Amino acid sequence: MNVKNLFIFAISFVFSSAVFAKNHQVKLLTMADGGQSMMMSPGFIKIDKGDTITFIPSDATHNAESIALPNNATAFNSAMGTEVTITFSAEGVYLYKCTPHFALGMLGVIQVGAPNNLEQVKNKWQQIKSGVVMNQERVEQYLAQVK
Ligand SMILES: [Cu+2]
Repeated sequence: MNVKNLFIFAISFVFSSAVFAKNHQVKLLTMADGGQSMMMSPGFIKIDKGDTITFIPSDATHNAESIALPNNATAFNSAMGTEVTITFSAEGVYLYKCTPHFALGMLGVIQVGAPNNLEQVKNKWQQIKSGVVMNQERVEQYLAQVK
């Protein structure tokens, strides 16, 4: 690779990682719109591979912990009440929860690019949904938006 090509390669790398990767926000809310409580907002989000999501807890009682994720993805489990930014570099569908509010239906779904593992995520949800005593329908609605 000559110097000119190396320069073009370096510039294209900077552009692909810094300009095209987007940051998104998901709020982890105690009180949400419409009288709802213990809810991710938005509960379903579709992003591009390489984008980041900043999870923002409304108070000290929430976090974000992965439940089901693509095979080559890294599991996450953020500290309680702490804002965290995670890069999603593996394509697929992620199901995650707020650890202490799982039973109250505080879960969310993230789609990164192509939903190649959707069936595995749906199967996992079927296995664990009996532990969610409120707002199960939220997760059904989120999964229905995966396309
Ligand atoms: Cu919570």
